[in-house]
Amino acid sequence: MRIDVITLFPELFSAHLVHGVTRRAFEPGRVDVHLWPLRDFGDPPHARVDDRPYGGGPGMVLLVEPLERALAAVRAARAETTPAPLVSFSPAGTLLRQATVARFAAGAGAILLCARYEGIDQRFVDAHVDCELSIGDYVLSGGELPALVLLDALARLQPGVLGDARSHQQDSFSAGLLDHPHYSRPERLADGTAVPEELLSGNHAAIDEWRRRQALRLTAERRPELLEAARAEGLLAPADEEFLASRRRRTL
Ligand code: 4FV
Repeated sequence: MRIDVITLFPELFSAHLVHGVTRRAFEPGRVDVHLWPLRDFGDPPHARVDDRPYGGGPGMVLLVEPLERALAAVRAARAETTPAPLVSFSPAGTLLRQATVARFAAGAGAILLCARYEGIDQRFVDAHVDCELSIGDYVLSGGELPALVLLDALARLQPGVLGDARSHQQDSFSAGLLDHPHYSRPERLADGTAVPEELLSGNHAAIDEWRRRQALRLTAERRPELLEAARAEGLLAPADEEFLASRRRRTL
């Protein structure tokens, strides 16, 4: 898969691509990340890439022409028959979800455009952007962190990146639910707090059931809308519904 990133700060990516479990994904031949410094496509003589907003007001706006030059160079380098989607990031975008990540992870790649300042001239967005994503309802100083969020999330789904593929199969959201709690050594803390005995039983059916019920409980408590979505997608088994009903009865 090939991912091209158009950014004013390529150096923000370098470190992330070589550290942590995801570094394996960015080895040559897996997720090939190409960084394109937008400044290289700025308007001469001073490589200008932004200017004041028409209508006045604070801040600066990224200019159309430098972006179109950068995009043309990326598309020429990719030389694809099927053009890869151009993705930009802004609070006005569609909220990034695991299902979206999974779609990108299974695809042929993408071009990620990292805005800065107040954002991008809307004419460029209207003419060229295929997908606008948001990572949450807050304002960042640039699109680099959202691009890194997407890169990290899709890297984890690349075969062989996580030591055990079950890791992402059991992830939060992969089964439509939040993940169950996790415990490790020691069995009992100095303050006496112990690991749930179900996890020490060695009975994998009982362990799986405990974990499923914990995921259901946590999702019902923290993200009930996810439970509705999982129910609508047929991801809840009769035993799940029985457990949720018994919980509701108990809380009545
Ligand atoms: C953002 C977000 C975000 C807005 C102006 C970059 C900044 C600046 N992107 N999810 N939240 N972007 O705040 O995706 O150009």
